Amino acid sequence: MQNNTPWPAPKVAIVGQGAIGSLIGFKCQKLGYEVQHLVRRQRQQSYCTVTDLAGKTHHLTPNTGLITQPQQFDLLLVPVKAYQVLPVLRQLQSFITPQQVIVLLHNGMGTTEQVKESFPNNPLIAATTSYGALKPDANTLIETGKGHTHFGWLGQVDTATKQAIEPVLSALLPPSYWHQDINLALWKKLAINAVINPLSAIHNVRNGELADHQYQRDISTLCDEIAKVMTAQGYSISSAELNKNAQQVIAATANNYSSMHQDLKFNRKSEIEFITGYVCAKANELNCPVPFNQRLLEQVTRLESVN
Ligand code: KPL
Repeated sequence: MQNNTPWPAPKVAIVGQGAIGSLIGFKCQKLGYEVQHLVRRQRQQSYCTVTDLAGKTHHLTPNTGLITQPQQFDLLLVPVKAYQVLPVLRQLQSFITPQQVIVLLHNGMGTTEQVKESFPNNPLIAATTSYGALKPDANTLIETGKGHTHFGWLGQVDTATKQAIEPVLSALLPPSYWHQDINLALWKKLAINAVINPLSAIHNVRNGELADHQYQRDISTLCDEIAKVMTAQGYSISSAELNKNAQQVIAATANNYSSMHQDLKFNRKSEIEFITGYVCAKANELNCPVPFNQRLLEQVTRLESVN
């Protein structure tokens, strides 16, 4: 494994070993980056078998370290559930210095404001990716889909930091796009999740079943409401474009169960508050009614509480 970057690559720390975090860890190793996964508990056997998109199997031993005792790092990737972002960063607070760059990568929106407030001196990046990965058990990772990745700095950052960090991140899950305003990309992904996740969870179906005629009215209503909120926010977008994006993801992930479906099935907390909840909160601020999103928010919240 070689370092393909023209300068000493920054030391990378990845919070957790979820599917996307593990995929990024695997890519870091392939690129020759120095990388550690920060975990709550050290397991005895931390080997991992990775099946890549070409079906090739790789065996690796991820470098793990306790989140309470991280090794030195320059770049902190936080690919965890939206509601875990602030708690894990607070846990790491005493190890975080103002030079370290923090990258947030999760479904939903609303965490960046909180992180900016708690870490006002750190360069922050928000990211979203459509790469797919599955982790059927702790030692197995399957790369299920090549996607694309969008990044954006949240606030002003000096050129040296940009030059050191952007190529490192761009190489991980290519093609990568850097945005002046990442919020439009985040809203577009939010719209996809606000359509697929609650509907698949409530109706207990795989993503692909949402292509069925019976769901099209609900999908159109959700897209109409979200397009109105986005437009009121200054992101001029049509309901038809959001609908087209959602239908593409429904087709591309037809056999998958959405993360929210799985969260409810396995009695885990879902990200509804950061997906549909964020749409409703912004709609409320902007005086822009979203009754169907509101109904789905209540339905999923109720399903979560009976679990
Ligand atoms: O991000 C997803 C999720 O399940 O959370 C989608 C894009 C809907 C794929 O399942």
